[in-house]
Amino acid sequence: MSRRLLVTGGAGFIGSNFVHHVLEHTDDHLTVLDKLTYAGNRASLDGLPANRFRFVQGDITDRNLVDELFADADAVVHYAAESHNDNSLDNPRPFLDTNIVGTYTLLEAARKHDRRFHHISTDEVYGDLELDDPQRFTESTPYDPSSPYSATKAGSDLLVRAWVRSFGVRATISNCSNNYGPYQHVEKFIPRQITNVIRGIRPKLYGSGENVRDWIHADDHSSAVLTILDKGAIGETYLIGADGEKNNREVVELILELMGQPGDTYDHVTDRAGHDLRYAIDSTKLRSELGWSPAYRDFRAGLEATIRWYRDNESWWAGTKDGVEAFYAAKGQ
Ligand code: NAD
Ligand code: TDX
Repeated sequence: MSRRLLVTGGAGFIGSNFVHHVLEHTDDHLTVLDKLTYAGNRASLDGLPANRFRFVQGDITDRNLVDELFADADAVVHYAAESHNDNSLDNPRPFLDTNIVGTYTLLEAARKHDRRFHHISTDEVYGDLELDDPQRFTESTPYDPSSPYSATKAGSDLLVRAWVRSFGVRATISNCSNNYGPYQHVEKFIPRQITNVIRGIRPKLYGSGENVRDWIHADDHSSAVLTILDKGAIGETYLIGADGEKNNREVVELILELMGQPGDTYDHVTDRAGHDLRYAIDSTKLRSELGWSPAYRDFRAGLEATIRWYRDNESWWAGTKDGVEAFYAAKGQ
């Protein structure tokens, strides 16, 4: 059966991948609500079928607009956020406005209209792990966020839980590990290094480069979210991950190799303040209770396809690259 889905933040990296995934794999109709901040790109949604897709530019803190769009939707998937840790260290305020007040505004509309609501969150709410810790994050790991970004995401998760318990809102939450794939802003680690190499700039590793991230392809994140939307139990949290732990140095060396450059042609730069050491997801609950599994099991092949996408779509990112590099250069990064 065809649903009417409202997708917030659908012009961003993961939201736009979700929109493409849903149009390809379901009969659902989609409305994207996106403010088009510096991180949103309308071109990520170019050419989509007008009979199944509509774009609304607007802010998730705009109560009247949100109210109107919820009235027209069967379910809502909430991706919109300020998403970059480095920005949150420089200017936390927009993170509070969008991640906290924005989520609150959507929850009030979900409550008023009794709409199914899925909240997209991050593994960063759990803080970080030691490199040699045999444990990975599970749904019962205590919250311990480190940055203004992850603190506001943790706050938004707790608001969702409170609205489920206090008001009976029909919501689920997912906390996913680091995504890679097409349409990711060049401020983020993998696209920054790929586009650096294309531009003849040496990749930049924060600190020692020993920090570990647990990589998942954005398309696998999308299939997991659809699975939760279809089969998830109301009030539950599901961790999404694809067993993709790699340290940052390994990732940079692989990018250099795949792009035909010597493996040591990168720089170590000033470390991120409060830099989380390691994230690692145990996604057993999602796999065993809802039957999900990732399709991208080969990080090298996924990265190769991502490099090809950035080479083939230079016009998508060229306009933002210089500004991003100037921002980092001012911080010694
Ligand atoms: P992104 O920064 O690429 O995209 C965010 C989108 O939200 C942009 O299109 C932006 O214009 C829009 N937006 C921002 N503020 C808005 C507002 N007030 N009103 C309406 N739209 C607004 O982010 P992303 O990497 O695609 O992340 C999407 C979601 O997934 C976030 O909630 C993030 O916390 C979560 N997440 C991301 C990752 C990752 O690896 N990138 C991993 C786990 C979870
Ligand atoms: O130039 C860089 N060099 C570098 O070494 C950049 C931009 C990053 N890094 C490091 C910092 C991290 O250890 O690479 C790792 C990944 O950095 P980001 O791409 O900034 O991602 P991270 O901080 O791990 O957060 C991401 O995953 C979780 C997303 O941005 C979040 O939105 C998501 O919640």
